[in-house]
Amino acid sequence: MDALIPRPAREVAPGAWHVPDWLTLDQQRELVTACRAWATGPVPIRHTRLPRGGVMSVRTVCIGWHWQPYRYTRTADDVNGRRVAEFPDWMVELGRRALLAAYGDEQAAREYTPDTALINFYDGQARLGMHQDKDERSSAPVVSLSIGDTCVFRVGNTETRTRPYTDVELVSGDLFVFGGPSRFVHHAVPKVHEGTGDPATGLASGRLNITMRVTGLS
Ligand SMILES: O=C(O)CCC(=O)C(=O)O
Repeated sequence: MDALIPRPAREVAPGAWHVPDWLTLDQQRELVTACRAWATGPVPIRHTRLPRGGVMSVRTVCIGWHWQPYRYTRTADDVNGRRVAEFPDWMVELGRRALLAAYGDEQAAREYTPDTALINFYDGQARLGMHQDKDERSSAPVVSLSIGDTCVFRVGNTETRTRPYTDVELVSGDLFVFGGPSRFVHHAVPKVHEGTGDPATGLASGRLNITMRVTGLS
């Protein structure tokens, strides 16, 4: 992405906001360090197995609650049975600031309390098919942070896994929030542009994506 071309924040669909360059390089580096530690345990990062035998190409580690298709648990019963790492307060704060940046709604930001994050790592071959995030019992927004290689993020509709959809380029440091009428849109990552990330983030290759969510569980 040419740094000279401004990329203004824009509402891609009602309630779905793309805020480019939201994270500073230092924040990206700190997130990479934190994610690297979470990737080693207590529950190591893994390719998620799907009930029908498939294996996701993306590797995922969760904090706060563990996601496996299609539910959240405190322990990672499909990995090593251990309880996942706590969801840290600083991440709640980051989620609140992200919501404020996207929606400009101070009260909504104050009340936003994510309790899980799915941390996805994509190598150049990894993809994520069209899906909805609907295993949460809450309709609070999803906050998505991207670091490393640029990807194509496909924002679809709530009804079908097909068109109409809008393709958005998510670059390292970008924030994407989807809530309100877009909370349950189908979305996907059909392409990662290998080698486009800046190693100064601490990520020598690949793409890291963090989605914070509110599970609605206690
Ligand atoms: O990698 C991304 O940008 C999206 C991740 C995602 O859709 C998910 O974790 O459900």
